[in-house]
Amino acid sequence: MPLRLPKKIRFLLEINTLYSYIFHRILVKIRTRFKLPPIYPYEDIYSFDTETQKILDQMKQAIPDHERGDNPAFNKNWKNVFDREDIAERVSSHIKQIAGNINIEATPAALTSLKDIGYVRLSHKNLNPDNVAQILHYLNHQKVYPSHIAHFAIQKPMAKEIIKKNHPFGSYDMQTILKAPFMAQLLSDKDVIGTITNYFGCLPTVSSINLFWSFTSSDGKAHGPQRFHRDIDDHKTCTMFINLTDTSEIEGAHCYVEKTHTYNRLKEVFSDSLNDNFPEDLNPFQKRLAPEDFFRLPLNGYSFDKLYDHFFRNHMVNLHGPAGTVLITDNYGIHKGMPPRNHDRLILWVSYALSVTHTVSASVKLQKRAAYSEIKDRIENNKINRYVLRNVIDFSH
Ligand SMILES: O=C(O)CCC(=O)C(=O)O
Ligand SMILES: [Fe+2]
Repeated sequence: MPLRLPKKIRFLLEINTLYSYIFHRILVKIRTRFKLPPIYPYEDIYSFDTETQKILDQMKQAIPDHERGDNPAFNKNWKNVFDREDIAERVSSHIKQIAGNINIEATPAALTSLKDIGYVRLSHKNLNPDNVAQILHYLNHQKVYPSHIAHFAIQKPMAKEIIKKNHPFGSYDMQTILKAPFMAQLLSDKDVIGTITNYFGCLPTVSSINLFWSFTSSDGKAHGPQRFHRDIDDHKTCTMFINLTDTSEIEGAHCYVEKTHTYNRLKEVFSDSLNDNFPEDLNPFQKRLAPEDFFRLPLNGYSFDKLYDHFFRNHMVNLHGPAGTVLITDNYGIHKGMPPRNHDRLILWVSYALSVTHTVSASVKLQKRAAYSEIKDRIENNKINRYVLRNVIDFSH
């Protein structure tokens, strides 16, 4: 729907803190267009063990390319939320049939919380201070890419202290992350995989892992994903977040808008009467908003912070805790990271999807996976791990 001029201006003003983020993404696209080699270690294609490849071949037969996230024809521009949810059920039942009805237990309360409100705190998985200290010690010797995700870097990685002078974010590449203490164990945790398997109705695929710093800034401005948005990656998605620095209610928390992850849940918290005093200039559509409209906002829902505040103020939670706190969210629900004020914030994410590979959907070269031989003491080479972790661990090396 076309925006009228005053709305266009409002929109441009609303996204002013996103300009540098958007400009950065354009530079990434230009690099890719001109086939410039990536800054990060990469692979041209991922090869898999025979058993996993067989599963993938069967998935290719059963699920059309535009519904399967491992190829460039994958279509994330679903018509509407109903379409997304229908396709999700279809794809997940195919994967369940093909990859096996693998019986892994979920923590029932965790599953209920994910379904009902869109997130769960997995306190029994929290890392202890000694675990966190070992990870931070290891990272002290690793280089940091000047971007929010290593595969969007357009300059070489350097020491963190140098990167933080000019960039709001700094990240580590996948191999560096995988070799960090406890990472392999966390990624293959049966409880976590079981909870997500039950949430999706089929085995998940780890679509990306990322470990990144958000640096303190004197202006306190929110950059990129520090503004509310949805992650539009696949028909079903979840992310495990582990903060590796302390966060509080007012700094560094992960903010989540409860019950915005599915149509039915959003309907529960939606109140039509709020349309009555909703400022016209905040409404991108020429009509009163209905629950389904919150799933079709442009720009992945970025720049509508005031609109969310109007309709969902009472459902915004700031999820925080000491370093090591583990959280799983359905990251299709509206969320953002809160900028740190007093100390830099380090957070790990492990993203789960039905079939998407993050670098494929971002149209950049695949990040090089960690060789299994380098982490084999910490992770079992079994059928589930080989399938679920195929985009992050190369089990043939
Ligand atoms: O930093 C966070 O807590 C969230 C990051 C995020 O939502 C994103 O990168 O898409
Ligand atoms: Fe996000």
